[in-house]
Amino acid sequence: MIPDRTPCPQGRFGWTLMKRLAAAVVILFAVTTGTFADASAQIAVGSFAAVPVFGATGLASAVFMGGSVDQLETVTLAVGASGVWVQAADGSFSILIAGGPSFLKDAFKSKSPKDFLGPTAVTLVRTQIATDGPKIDKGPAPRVVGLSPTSYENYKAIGLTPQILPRGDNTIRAYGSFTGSGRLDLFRAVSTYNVAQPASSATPSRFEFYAQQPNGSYVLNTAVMAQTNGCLHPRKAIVADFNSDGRPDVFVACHGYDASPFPGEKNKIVLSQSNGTYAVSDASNDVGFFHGASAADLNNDGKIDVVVVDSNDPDRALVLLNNGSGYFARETPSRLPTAIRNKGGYFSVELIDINEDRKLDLIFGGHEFELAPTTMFLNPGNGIFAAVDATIVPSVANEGVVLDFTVTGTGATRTLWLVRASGGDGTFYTSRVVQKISYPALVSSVVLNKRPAQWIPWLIPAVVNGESIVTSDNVADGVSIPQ
Ligand SMILES: [Ca+2]
Ligand SMILES: [Ca+2]
Ligand SMILES: [Ca+2]
Repeated sequence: MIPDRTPCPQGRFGWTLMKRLAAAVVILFAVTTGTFADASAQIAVGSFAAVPVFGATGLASAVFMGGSVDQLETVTLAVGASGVWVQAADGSFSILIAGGPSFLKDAFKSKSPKDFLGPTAVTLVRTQIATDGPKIDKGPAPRVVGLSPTSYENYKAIGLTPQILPRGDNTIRAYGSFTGSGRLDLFRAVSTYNVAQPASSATPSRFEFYAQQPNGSYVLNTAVMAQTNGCLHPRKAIVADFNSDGRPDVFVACHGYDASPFPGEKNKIVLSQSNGTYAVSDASNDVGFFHGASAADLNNDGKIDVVVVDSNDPDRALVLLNNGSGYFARETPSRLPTAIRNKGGYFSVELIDINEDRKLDLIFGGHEFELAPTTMFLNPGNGIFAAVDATIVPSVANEGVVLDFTVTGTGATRTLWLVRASGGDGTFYTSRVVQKISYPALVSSVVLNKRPAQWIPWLIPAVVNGESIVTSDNVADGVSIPQ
């Protein structure tokens, strides 16, 4: 069967992002502000009541004595701050980026009073404005990380917290110290074609690296690789050292033109070169609707392999064995579960040790409403899953598109988290849902359910302000759920 198409994300940046940015950063800072009822006669409007004192985290509480947004911006800059949080009448918070572009100020004015009529409590943020987007204090810098042997760990066990990502479409993203700085640089793959136009006119995606700066912002880096044409439609980027040189590489799962007849395409590999740069090439000769991928050394030869899902293939998933130099070939016979052969539309996969026996397990998701129940397969010990029985994960009615998996906790608190979008009720990708499932009891609850809402592609565990949460590594998504 041909599965329904999966929409490519477009137009995610802009006003919506700014609103979410404001909401999300409030979570990070737990700012407390309010409006005072009485005014001081001694201090002029358009100034602060006292010189703000900034704490170690770069924040300062202050009282703005009333005036215009422009005056607030002026005095914010005058005290060396780059932004100022203000609470609107409806209780929500907005940040004014001092000295930022006018569209940011317009967004602020749309939410906050154009003129502050009396003394108003605000919170100042003293950080830098990045050249490619607003920068706010994010707390401690990400720790310097090495490479793990699985792509799951190279995304979700690297100390990542919600990031202010560069402008544009960041849906397909991955992290690693690509520039060798020891910081978490960003790789992203950006689709450029319009699925409303014929496949013959579709243009390739753009692969690009962003170097993380000491202040946490990301700056386009063309030294390690010029912006490069990638596949037509990238859908997941995963990181591991595929050529065993100690530096992170990126495997990009690509599904091709996203409309009937869903012709598929080849995956791409972005490999570290001996001169310190990166180069893009085909990962293998295989062509498919490769919507999901996960990496680990599956045949235990020391070379990191990849499991990909391909809804066009009768097997639904295949192993691509690495020859050691970052080129792959399909494993036959397959070690993957026969239980999903000729089943429905599977589009997501992850290799995670779900049951904590130090053996990687497999979990597949996709369109639950198209004969693809979310299913895990526990590693029998030898890494051969072919005959392993399926364990079905509880479904969520009308939220049948399963996009990503994360596990947290240990022992009695072991928990599986799924991020979902709408599907099965006539809608498709019009909601944002997070499901929490205990392991091994598989008791399910829906802990986030917004509709209509922009779907989110990825979910990570993180520690923010000392609290363990599941969240998105894109701060603009504004997701924070206690573990
Ligand atoms: Ca490498
Ligand atoms: Ca291998
Ligand atoms: Ca296991």
